Amino acid sequence: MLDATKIMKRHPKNPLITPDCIPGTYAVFNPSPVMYQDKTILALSIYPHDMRKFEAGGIYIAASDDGIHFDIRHEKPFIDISSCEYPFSLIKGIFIDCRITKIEDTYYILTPMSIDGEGPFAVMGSTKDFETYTPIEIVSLPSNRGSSLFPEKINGQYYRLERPTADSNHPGSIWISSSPDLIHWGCYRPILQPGYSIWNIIKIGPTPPIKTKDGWLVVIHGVTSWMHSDYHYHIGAVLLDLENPNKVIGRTRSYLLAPETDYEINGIVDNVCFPCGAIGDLEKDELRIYYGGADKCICLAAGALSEVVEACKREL
Ligand code: BMA
Repeated sequence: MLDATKIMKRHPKNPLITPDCIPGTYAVFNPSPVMYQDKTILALSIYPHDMRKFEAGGIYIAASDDGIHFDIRHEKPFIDISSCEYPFSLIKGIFIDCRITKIEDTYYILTPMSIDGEGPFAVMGSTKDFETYTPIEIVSLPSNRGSSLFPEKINGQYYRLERPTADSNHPGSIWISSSPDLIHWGCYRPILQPGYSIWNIIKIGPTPPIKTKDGWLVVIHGVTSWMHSDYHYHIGAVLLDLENPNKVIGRTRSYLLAPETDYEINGIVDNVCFPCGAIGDLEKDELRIYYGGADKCICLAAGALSEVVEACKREL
């Protein structure tokens, strides 16, 4: 019997990146991973020691040839909209938790941002080289987290996943929507509510889908509260129908990763494994999940992609 909790193996060099690696940094966490040429790119979420210095935190780029040792471009944040025109001129804050999807030759980056404390909403920007970031449009209303684009059109439309709300009155469900042009979105549908398993009682949130022959594989986070204590963040996976992504055709009943190691249990926010994406390699049959440990460091767990897909299919 396939045990989903045993598929992903933590890398022995974990945590791969810690605040010590970057001067002036309090936390480096929740990376968004993507392949660029032959390199693994991580868009890191960084909090500076001095939280008043917005320009010193945010999304930074790290690049690696082997997916383990990273060169961190810590001189300046990658997403810098401080000199951009309206409406981006209204946006302030330290940006974290972006999600990146490559569509044709462009990398689209969806980042939660706020205006005067109102947010988060999704801002879509793009890059072709991870040197220059260009904001494109605000593509959601508040509250919206985890906006994640599919890597290609399905039946002529672009699709995205997101987590529109999560408070005491609303469950934190995953929704899907579609668009003809990536800017104008509609046909909103909830596709998955939290609470289908003990590791996701409170809320769930998506990352960019990975195409497999069996369906769109989506690595998700799921939050639970053990005995009314603090939140615990887990990682699981969901499978969506290739032709009709509104349809959930599989999901892991058990988590893939739970906070178990010291670097996941003890940090700035304890008991957190938080993904903003994963890299699927169909040829190598490998899924690499880069994730934040306890809101403080960057970790990697890898396992057979086919086994994660199988776990989704078996456990629905
Ligand atoms: C979520 C987000 C993440 C964070 C997690 C645990 O709501 O804010 O950035 O990693 O909480 O603190």
